[in-house]
Amino acid sequence: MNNRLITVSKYLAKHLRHAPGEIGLTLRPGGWVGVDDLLAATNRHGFAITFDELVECVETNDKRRFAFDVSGEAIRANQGHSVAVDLQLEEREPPETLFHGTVERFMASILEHGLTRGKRHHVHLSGDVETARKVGARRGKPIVLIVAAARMRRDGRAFLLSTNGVWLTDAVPPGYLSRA
Ligand code: HQG
Repeated sequence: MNNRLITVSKYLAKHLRHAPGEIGLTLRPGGWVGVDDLLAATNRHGFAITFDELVECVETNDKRRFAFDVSGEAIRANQGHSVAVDLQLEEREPPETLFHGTVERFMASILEHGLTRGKRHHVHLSGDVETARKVGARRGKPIVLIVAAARMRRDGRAFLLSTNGVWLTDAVPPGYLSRA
């Protein structure tokens, strides 16, 4: 992604995940906003995005953070929200293990409380070690935790899979965690 598209992606992430109201938008069920409404809102608030830029941002985004609906008339962030939204994802059977990338300074708290969702809607888990390592590396030297996902599921905990392949769950108690 070039610099302009990274800026556009960050702007979209902010307003489609965290602060739609700041530019006068309301997320519909599923997290959707009308493409025309979004473009008009960005225009009104001094950060005009063109339709072509929006399409390029959706298509080339390194983590597929955004998606158009089947009609192409609405757009949403695939995950990562902090505003209340029902993404209308179906529960999925997780694989035996999932992974979470973090850093040493959070470990004492994680071992005591487990993984908690903080400001976001869910705890985010990765299907592979490499992705988890990258998520952790955003904050420093990465530590990868192994999550006993199938055991959590057997114990009645729900998992959702976002459209861009991120596993979501409400919380991971310490008993399901080990260090990779
Ligand atoms: C840590 C990015 C203390 C957790 C990424 C993490 C991901 C705790 C941080 C997505 C804790 C939360 C999400 C506890 C968890 N005590 N610290 N009990 N439980 N933590 O950013 O998972 O680029 O909200 O380990 O790639 O890092 O935005 O979550 O370090 O997919 O699309 O608290 O965000 O994607 O940080 O990242 P975050 P995350 P995007």
